[in-house]
Amino acid sequence: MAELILALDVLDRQRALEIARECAPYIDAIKVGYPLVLSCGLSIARELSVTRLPLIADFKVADIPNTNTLICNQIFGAGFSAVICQGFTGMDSVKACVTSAHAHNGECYVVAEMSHPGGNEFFSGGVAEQIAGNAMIAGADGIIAPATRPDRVKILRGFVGEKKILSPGIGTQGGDADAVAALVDGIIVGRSIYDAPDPAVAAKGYSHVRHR
Ligand code: NUP
Repeated sequence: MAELILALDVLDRQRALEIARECAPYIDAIKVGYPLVLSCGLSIARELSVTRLPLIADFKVADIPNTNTLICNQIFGAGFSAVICQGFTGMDSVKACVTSAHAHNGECYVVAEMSHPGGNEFFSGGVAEQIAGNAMIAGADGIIAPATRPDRVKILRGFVGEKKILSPGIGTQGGDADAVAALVDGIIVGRSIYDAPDPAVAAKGYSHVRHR
């Protein structure tokens, strides 16, 4: 059983709220990234809270510890319940995000390997494994691993044990929801839902992964 997480990468506030409301019955969380926040502002988090769903801030935070703390405090202050950070910045930077998250009763996920074709150019040769291992030492709640490479997800599972793996790359990027849902704790789906003729129908179409 995996959670279904909607990646809400639309730019229009009304459309974002409409899609969120319509899809809410079929999803477990909403992931918001730079596209929507840069377009509508951080206040979109409070507006999305009408769905009563957890909100994940996908800002792939990747700075020095002090700046990471400042960024994460803003994110959680705005009403998000989880943050995604990069792990290549090192243990101290990841720990800063984890500390901020946990101080706000939130969660922190660390990108271990990215889902796009270029995603294993640098996250290769054991780097992703090291990032995943460090994320666990830093106290992170889980990692982000690529639905486009289920074989890599299986390997990275060995480094995170019972902690969560959230996996983007389903649908438009080529990943298969059913194959990946069995391996992870949450699948992240964006365009295949929000660009569908009826996003709610598309979300419902993926929601069977929630009951496996
Ligand atoms: O490795 C990653 N791949 C990825 O696609 C890490 C991510 N955070 N994402 C995000 O997941 C990406 O920014 C987008 O918000 C979502 C996938 O969207 P889609 O390909 O389903 O439209």
